[in-house]
Amino acid sequence: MPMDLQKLEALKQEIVRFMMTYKFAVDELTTKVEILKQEFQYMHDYNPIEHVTSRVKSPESILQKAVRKQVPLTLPSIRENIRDIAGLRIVCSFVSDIYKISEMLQKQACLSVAECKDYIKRPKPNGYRSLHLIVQVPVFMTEGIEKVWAEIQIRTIAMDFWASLEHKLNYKYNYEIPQPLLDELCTAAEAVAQLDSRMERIHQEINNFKANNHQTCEDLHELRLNNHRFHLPRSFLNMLLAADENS
Ligand code: 0O2
Repeated sequence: MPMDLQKLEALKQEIVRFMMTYKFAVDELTTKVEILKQEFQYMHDYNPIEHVTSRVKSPESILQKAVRKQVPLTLPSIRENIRDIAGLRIVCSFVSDIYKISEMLQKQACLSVAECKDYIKRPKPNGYRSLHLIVQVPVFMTEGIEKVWAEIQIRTIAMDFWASLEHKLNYKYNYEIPQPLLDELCTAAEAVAQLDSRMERIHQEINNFKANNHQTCEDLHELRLNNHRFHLPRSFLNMLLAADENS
């Protein structure tokens, strides 16, 4: 094989491996979040996560961002400086869920959270709201562990609705949205924040109601796992209670 072709082949392999690490990081994160979701559902009897999406930035989009941020165009430099090549988006029902999920993720021993950008407490000037965690995920490769940067965006359904519309408009207008539309978007972002706080208040009311109504005996005989209900025979519970008393 001519030298140039050999070099090209080696470079291609390096790029494929580079991209693969981000795919694996996304897979790892998706599994972690799925486990948190199921545990949360069991402990709190409701599902805080509406849906989760993920993506690995395309090579074209990585290059555009590297040029925009004046990052040297080498793989090590891109790996270190572009930290949202692997991305996970968690869409929640309520703002309080965003912080609960963020806290749970920050407690995960194998995830190191390097940065938390709170665009909910400090929205961007255009009205963008979301919580971003910049994390390092250990990925187990044949040649050892690689720590891969990833961005986790956590937002409510309403914030997500706004962000995807704004994203579409930016695409349509090539990042030069006319001023009247920008103003409309800003007003809509305010309405989103108001809606989220009203929904939060209603949610708190429901929680208070639940807390004041004690668990029924029937609940104690039911086990829920991944939305499946299992019946725990009374004799089994009695046996465990007896064993506990004797120990
Ligand atoms: P894409 O196409 O979604 O991947 P920084 O150096 O921290 O200032 P960075 O890395 O751009 O710059 O961080 P930032 O501002 O937290 O944005 C990271 C990602 O958040 C963006 O990635 C978007 O996905 C999302 N985001 C940030 N601001 C906005 C916004 O105003 N509107 C919408 N719709 N999304 C936003 P990319 O690479 O820009 O885009």
